[in-house]
Amino acid sequence: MPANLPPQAKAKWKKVIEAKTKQEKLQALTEFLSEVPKHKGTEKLVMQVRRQIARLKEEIELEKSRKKGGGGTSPFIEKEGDIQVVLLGLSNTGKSTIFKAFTGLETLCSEAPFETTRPQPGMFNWEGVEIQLLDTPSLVQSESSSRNSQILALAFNADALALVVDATRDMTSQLSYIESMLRARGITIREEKKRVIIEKRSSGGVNLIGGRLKPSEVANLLRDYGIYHALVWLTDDATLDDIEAAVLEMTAFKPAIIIVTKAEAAPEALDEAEPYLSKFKTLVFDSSKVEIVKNEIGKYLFQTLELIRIYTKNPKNGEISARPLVVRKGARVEEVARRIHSRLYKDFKYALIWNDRRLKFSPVRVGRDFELDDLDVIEIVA
Ligand SMILES: Nc1nc2c(ncn2[C@@H]2O[C@H](COP(=O)(O)OP(=O)(O)OP(=O)(O)O)[C@@H](O)[C@H]2O)c(=O)[nH]1
Ligand SMILES: [Mg+2]
Repeated sequence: MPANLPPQAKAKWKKVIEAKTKQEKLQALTEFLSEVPKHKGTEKLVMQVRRQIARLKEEIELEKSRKKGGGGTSPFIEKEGDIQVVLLGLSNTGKSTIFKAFTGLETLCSEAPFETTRPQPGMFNWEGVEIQLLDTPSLVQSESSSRNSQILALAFNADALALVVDATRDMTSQLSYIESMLRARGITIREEKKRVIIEKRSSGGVNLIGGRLKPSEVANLLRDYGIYHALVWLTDDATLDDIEAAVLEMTAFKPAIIIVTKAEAAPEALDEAEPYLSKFKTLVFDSSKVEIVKNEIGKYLFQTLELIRIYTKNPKNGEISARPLVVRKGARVEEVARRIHSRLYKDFKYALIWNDRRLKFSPVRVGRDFELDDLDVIEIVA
């Protein structure tokens, strides 16, 4: 059922979009909620807004405690590298064992449950891509645990999740429990087929790709919600209601991998949990498969997050960078120029691209709009 919000509510939503700080956003969401009529069609929206309000309150509290200096238990961990993945699971499932095997860092892992008491970051590399892995304290099976909400805050911040399940215990119930906790926090690990994707832009007005809706109607609707510039992808059956739902969407999708441990001790478990596992990328971990599993995870994340690796060539000595820049698929030369140095972006003349896999001749000379591809080598001339 559509939300069909009254103009007052739409106006308040604009404030939500414009909010610059968490405090402002909290205030704006609270005001928005008070303008939303409560009926069947707005049930989901109201729930999502309440959840986001709760989450913001938590985050504001956490930041306060961190600023006070006593925030030794603050769960926020600076992102480093190209992809951040958070290990999630119930106690004793093997998260720290995996963490240690992947990153080489020392950490407590043994048969004692709840040994990990605070999140710990480590790194591993997949074909040039730096992946930051976070070991976390185990989730507990209790609805109102502040421990859980700190762990889930890490998950919300991450690029992807690795759900660790122990094959010697019921895997389906471990997974459905983790998934329900994530969902209560506004995180979904199932990619739904979307009828509408809205990508906000800073200029250019509203442009539609696909669909059968009138551009002016879509632009009017978006304007009501304070969106003036956007690229909007539509399926043929997308309606204005779908667009409104997409504008108000607050559930974050995180790609998730399932890692099964102790499978050698429970030969039937994989078959039993098959209906659940088959919906996700599932890997079986043991100490003899560390490199294989690491490689599979790296490849899967790189593809799922739609990334590409760009190597830069130093114009002075012709040296190619040892580490690639990792950017989103579809990135153009100018984005890479900006990432390297603002001067290269400002004084950009042209770029040279080498890539024998996709170009007939290398290098080709290109402009700032040229779309890059995986394993391109680029030299920017300013
Ligand atoms: N047989 C077997 N044991 C494993 C495997 N993975 C982990 N373990 C064992 O499971 C126990 C728990 O592992 P941890 O890595 O400490 O688990 P955790 O999820 O970090 O648990 P806590 O942080 O203590 O809640 C350890 O004794 C590990 O050696 C596996 O694939 N097979
Ligand atoms: Mg642990």
